Amino acid sequence: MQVDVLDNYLLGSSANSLLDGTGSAYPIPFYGSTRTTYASDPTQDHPLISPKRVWAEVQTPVGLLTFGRQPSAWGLGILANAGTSLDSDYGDTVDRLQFALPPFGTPLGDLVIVPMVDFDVTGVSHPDPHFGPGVGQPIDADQSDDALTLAIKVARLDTDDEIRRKLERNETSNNFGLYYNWRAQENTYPAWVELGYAGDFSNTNNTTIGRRGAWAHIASAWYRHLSQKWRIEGELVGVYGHIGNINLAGSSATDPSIDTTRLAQSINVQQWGLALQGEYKPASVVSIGFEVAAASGDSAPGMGNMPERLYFPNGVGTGAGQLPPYGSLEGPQWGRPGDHSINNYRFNPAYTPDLILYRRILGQVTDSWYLKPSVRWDILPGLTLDGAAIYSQAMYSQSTPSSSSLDPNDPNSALASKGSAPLGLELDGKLTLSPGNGFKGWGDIGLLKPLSGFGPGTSLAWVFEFGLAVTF
Ligand SMILES: [Ca+2]
Ligand SMILES: [Ca+2]
Ligand SMILES: [Ca+2]
Repeated sequence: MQVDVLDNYLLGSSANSLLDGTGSAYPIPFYGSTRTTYASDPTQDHPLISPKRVWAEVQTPVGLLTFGRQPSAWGLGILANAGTSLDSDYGDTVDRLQFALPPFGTPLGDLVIVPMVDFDVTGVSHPDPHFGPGVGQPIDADQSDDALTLAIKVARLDTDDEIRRKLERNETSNNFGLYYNWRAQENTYPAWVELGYAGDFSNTNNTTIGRRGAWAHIASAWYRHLSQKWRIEGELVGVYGHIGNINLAGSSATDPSIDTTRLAQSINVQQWGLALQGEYKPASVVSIGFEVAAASGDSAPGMGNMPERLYFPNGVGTGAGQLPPYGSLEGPQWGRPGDHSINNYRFNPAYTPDLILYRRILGQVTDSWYLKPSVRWDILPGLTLDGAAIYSQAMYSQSTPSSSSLDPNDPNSALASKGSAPLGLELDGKLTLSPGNGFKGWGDIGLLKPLSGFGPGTSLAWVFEFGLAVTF
């Protein structure tokens, strides 16, 4: 079970109406202050206590049964990532039923086969018909709007104990596996997605059932080699799919630059991503790392991490609410004349190779490749220094802010300048203190030099942050 308590609450948030209220003599009372938490606090965007995952693992005579709302993880985490690191804000939680069969011997070693079903979307549901909302369990109103994933993992895996014993004997551990997903959804009800039980399905505006007609094959191959001095680990992901009707939702009530009412059309999805990490330990206190990673791109304007983002120059004017022109940082990757594809692969947002460019500016690794040499030095027991340099470049320079359209107010306007692909050079450092009693403290510092892909007029970006945590 995982329950988040005061997760991602800002220090100094949760105002107190007794002391911080509008009628208070001082904006910040000098005579006392307290943070108060109460239900439906309008200054918070998520609840105080949030049960996030509840699942069970049961050992049966024929294998390990796992069921419930649970984390999903695989390989290096560029596809499925549980987000379990101490400072992780993202991570995949799935409603899953899985059954791990006992390992069986093959010429490749002992293989584990794990079939699973993920209930991705159940769609429109009705409250208990006998007693109404809040009593009993709602029922799934329609089968055709369900989205389901059928998946299987086939893997050769050493346990932590096996790895330790092998490395002590100066042997190597070679693990690998394949994770395959078949995911499909036939229909969707936009009013349900937008409004839930408040959706009025008798209103003709909302009754439209959307034919989604979506399916995808998603596969990831993973390999890891471990020895006393080396770790080599890689993951390769491919997505091949089709969306019969891409755009069915309504416009955003909170952000006018997000509007999703454009004409429906069918879209092909062909994406790939890969990450390869190497780590070498020349001495017991030093390790040298190297990472190369790439995510496929799409030549449409914008990087494609926010595909719902449209063109809104100052919120009004010609072209407002249209597809963004070349030179935009974000935008849909489909919809321009002849563009019926979404080909940019997006790394799982919980996979964070840096501090600034991908993590805070772009949001995810997409439409780019990067090289990342790194070094780790265990200065003293419990004190570690990490350093990394990351050079990144776009796959399509047309996706970067440095490209431009002939007419930015015409969503169909042709490319004026292809722009430039280099995105940034970033230096990141981290000092971690972990005295071994469950406490961990760290400080991060990052510097980003934006390169020509961001166009002229950029300046050095920097971040400094620290964290304090106790695990128990
Ligand atoms: Ca359903
Ligand atoms: Ca496209
Ligand atoms: Ca693009």
